[in-house]
Amino acid sequence: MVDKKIGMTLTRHIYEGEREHPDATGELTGILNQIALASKIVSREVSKAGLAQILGFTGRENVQGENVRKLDVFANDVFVAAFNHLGHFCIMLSEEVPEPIEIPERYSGGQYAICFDPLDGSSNIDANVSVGSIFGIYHKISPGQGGTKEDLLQPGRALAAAGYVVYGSSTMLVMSAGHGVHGFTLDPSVGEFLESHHNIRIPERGTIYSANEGNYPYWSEAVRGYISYVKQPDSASGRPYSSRYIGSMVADVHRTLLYGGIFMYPADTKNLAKPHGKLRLLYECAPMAYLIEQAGGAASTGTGPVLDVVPTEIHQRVPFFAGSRENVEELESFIARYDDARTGKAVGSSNE
Ligand code: P6P
Repeated sequence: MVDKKIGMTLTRHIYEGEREHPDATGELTGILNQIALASKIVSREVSKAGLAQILGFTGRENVQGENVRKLDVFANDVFVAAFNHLGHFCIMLSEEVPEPIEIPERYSGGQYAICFDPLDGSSNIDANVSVGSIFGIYHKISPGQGGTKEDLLQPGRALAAAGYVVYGSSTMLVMSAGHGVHGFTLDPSVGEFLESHHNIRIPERGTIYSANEGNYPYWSEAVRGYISYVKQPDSASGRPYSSRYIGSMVADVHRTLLYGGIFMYPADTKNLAKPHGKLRLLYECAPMAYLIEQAGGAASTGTGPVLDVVPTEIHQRVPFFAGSRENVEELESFIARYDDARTGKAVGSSNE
């Protein structure tokens, strides 16, 4: 029985998880504790962001002569500094850095690789919108000391752990190491993440859809058909759904995880340089898909599970539809039906 005066801390949760699963090593404990530390530092700076303008932090230098870095650059520096001397990693990949980040040789003997987006949605900060950090942790698979792209280009199905931190009205770390999804809320008065959501389960079906409808004209006919469908009045199926879109992936996924429904960033023809949509596989979609599936939901590219996509490029993008299982399956049925119509294959035909 957890002592009510202290509660279940993140550290205790991880240790107890390690004890329950003998195959786990203490390394994952150390990694998750470092992520918690880095998140606390980022949370402190994000909460001060609005003050930057008032306190005269102008241009590249503030009043103390310190360099004022953009918060996403700051967050990247914090996570890299938290990870690069830990001895648990062989290589890192950050949304902020074009190439994989090597670990200093003396610390590069770790058995894990990490992909992270240090501050996703950072363009929203000036409007005080929730932003977040996302991470996915893989077992090292390349031979020898140090890591290579091989350790990063793994399908999400191979993730050892994943999670995000949402910097919102409170700072909350949501993670899974393969045994359910658990949420920990930061108590700033003691600087500790305390378990606030044990074993989060996403509703089987929800009545919220979340998409940037400004891209509607650029979506496929199937996606447009699905969006029109969820807007049609039909009380038996809870339609029309409510529309909620924050424009910050961590916040939109967090709401979807807790309330149900579907979040999507489809492929669109708006920017032909990004034919597979905007969101990146390794440090946005795969970690989020892992969490959603661990919570009983589904995450799809529209034609198959995100977790089954084998990456070919470290910053590659994929179409992303995730949330309640029934909602995602419904979206996939629209895509299958439109594809069948386009290819002339009658639905349910024998020539499968
Ligand atoms: P749009 C933030 O810039 C981000 O990468 C995600 O956090 C978010 O889901 C998406 O882009 C929003 O993109 O095109 O709707 O502004």
